[in-house]
Amino acid sequence: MPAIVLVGAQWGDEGKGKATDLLGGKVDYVVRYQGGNNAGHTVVIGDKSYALHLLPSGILSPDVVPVIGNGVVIDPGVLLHEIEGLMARGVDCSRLLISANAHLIMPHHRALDKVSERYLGKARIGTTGRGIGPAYGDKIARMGVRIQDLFDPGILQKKVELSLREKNQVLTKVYNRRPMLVEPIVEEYLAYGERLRPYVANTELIVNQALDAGKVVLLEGAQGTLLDVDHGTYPFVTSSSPTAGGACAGSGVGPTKVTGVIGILKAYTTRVGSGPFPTELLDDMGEYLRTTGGEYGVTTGRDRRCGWFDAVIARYAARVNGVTDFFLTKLDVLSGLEEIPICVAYDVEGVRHDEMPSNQTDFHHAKPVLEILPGWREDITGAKTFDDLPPNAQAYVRRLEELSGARISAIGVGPGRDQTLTLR
Ligand code: 2SA
Ligand code: GDP
Ligand code: MG
Repeated sequence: MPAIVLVGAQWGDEGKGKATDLLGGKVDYVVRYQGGNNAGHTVVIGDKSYALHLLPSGILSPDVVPVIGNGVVIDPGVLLHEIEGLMARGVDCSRLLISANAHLIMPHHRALDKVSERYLGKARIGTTGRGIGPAYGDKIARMGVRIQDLFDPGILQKKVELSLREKNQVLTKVYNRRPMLVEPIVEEYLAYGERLRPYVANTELIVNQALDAGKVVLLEGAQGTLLDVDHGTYPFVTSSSPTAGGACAGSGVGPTKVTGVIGILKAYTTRVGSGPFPTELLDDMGEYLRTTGGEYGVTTGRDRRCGWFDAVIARYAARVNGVTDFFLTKLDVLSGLEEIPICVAYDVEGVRHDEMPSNQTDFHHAKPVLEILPGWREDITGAKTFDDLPPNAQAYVRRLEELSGARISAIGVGPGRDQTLTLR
């Protein structure tokens, strides 16, 4: 019966893909509940690496039913390309289920995302340019196109017409771009519909029936807590709800079914795109973490901004998600450092903040209050148990746990499936 939520505790890229894949051996369904192909989830199995964008990470476990939930925005061309790419590598995608209620990313959404970012100049969000914001905008404005509309040419035609009537005004009058034409879009999307038809289902019903039958369902989030449109560093956020609350809305599973929330927490912090980042390192150490941790966008290839671990953020994530367990990832990346600073609180214009300030300007001005912990020299990538870790690495994990507001029940010491220590 239980549903378990897996959520990013920072600004995304904490290693959710690896954690989901790992849990794939213990769950029956994996449901992606928000975001779109802005996400990049990496799973390393043996000598093979898979970069997933729209497909749930459970696709790589043969006994799991992977589901794209109603809360996801789908670029159908990208999804088909991803399915074909995986099938060419021998991954069976036939079990995939796609919610008929999921919304579609349309060509005008991609165009508007890119052009609006260009016009924002220095104030840009630093989006992935995949059309995410405009697609969710249409959903909330009640003029979105859904997967089920692909199977009704009349409705699809009307919806594209309606959407373009407004979007073409914006594209031509505000952004000085050429208008987009209805017919080619309708034709293109009807063809996608035919190819996606075998996967489309009433996933909200199927997942709940599975829960009633005693199956275990993992609700997989993309991005992270601080990119949440409500709880993140607004406006430098994505346009969906990665936090645990979003898991219910984006899958159709009621909150009484959720028995656990796993927060994925990196042993340091990264962020892609614009916006405040109190522990950011703009020096050689930032570059060191980027190269050692391989911190480059899985979708766009952009450099990720890097900084020290921030316990204020971890506590905030524990709170807004109701985290029951943290999985700490990439501890191995810190091996070899003499000392490792961690942020325990913020100093905002001389005032100490132990908790996340609710005022955005305060967060912009937050300076980290650092505590310095001793590092370790040993390579830990082969560690199999917590006791195999050097004492200083153990102390680092214990201190993070003390500060973060929930227990740490797994530790990543490398990208591979077998490079995870379980604590409980
Ligand atoms: P968008 O495209 O509208 O969702 O962008 C809004 C903000 O959300 C951030 N965002 C992300 N942050 C971290 N990782 C993401 N996925 C990719 C990855 C990112 C990439 O796994 O590496 O390849 O660049 C992701 N997706 C969205 C984005 O940077 C904006 O700050
Ligand atoms: P996601 O978006 O949260 O799924 O994370 P990404 O895939 O964007 O980025 C996480 C990166 O870290 C990927 O390249 C993973 O293979 C890698 N990774 C995950 N866990 C670990 C770990 O414990 N150690 C190391 N060195 N790499 C890890
Ligand atoms: Mg990622």
